[in-house]
Amino acid sequence: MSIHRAEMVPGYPILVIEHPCATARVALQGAHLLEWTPAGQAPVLYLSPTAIYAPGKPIRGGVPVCWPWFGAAADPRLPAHGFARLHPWELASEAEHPTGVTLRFRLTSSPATLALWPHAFQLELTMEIGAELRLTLTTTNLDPAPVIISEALHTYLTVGDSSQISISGLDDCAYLDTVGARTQRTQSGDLTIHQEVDRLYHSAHPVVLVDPALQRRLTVQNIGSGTTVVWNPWIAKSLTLSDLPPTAYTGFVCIETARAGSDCVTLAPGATHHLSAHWKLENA
Ligand code: TA6
Repeated sequence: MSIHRAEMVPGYPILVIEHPCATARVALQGAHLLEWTPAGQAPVLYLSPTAIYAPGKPIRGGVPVCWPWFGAAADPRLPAHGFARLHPWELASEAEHPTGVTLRFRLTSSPATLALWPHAFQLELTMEIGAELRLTLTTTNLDPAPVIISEALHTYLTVGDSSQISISGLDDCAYLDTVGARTQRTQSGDLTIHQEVDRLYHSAHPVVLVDPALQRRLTVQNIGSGTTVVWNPWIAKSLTLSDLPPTAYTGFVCIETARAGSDCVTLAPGATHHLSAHWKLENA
């Protein structure tokens, strides 16, 4: 079997996937994909070397699951990006096939979650890990009342040099620029990174990350998402993040598949919503 259990640090359970098509590691806290490396490729996801692995603390890197809200909560006592990434999930199923492995994780409402967010829910994350990657976050509203959620697969992507990359597919898209005064703008041409970037693009289009230094292109397709978030902290913001080395901003960019801002999801009682992203690498 290509899947076995280990510990990232003592007492911090992870799954290690070693399949002919790809290797990966997943923390059970947050059903957090830490690493995905297709066979013959450099790692695709960025994971901070100074990330914190402790119960209830977010992990800097990989694919944090932001749910049931994206960004800061209305109540400042509540954690940014929701609580799903801070709680242990259960491994509901695992399967191995010739092209990879499929893992399904589940988080169900509990007294601990109800204290943070007073709604009954079931949340599942399905990971299809192989030469390509597909994550699907499925929310089911178990409450007798409608709920409103925002969410994101907050994906940290490794790049050779963030100042040399370009991101296409967002041309002419409106976006909310949250660096400094929050301002609505429109993207002109490909997106490049030469300063702090923290933008919510109103877009469901596929995007392509072109990385000349690593000589590869990564296509990201989004399903069930109307928002693509692009973030790089650049120099000054990086110095405020204790779980990120000061120059790490040169080695990653976040391209996040989201429902955020004005793009929230309203779920009727018993309804289900899927947010999915599919990553495919090509040599450039
Ligand atoms: O997705 C962009 C963002 O909302 C940034 O504003 C920055 O806060 C980033 O997420 C990281 O958030 P975190 O809570 O993981 O430090």
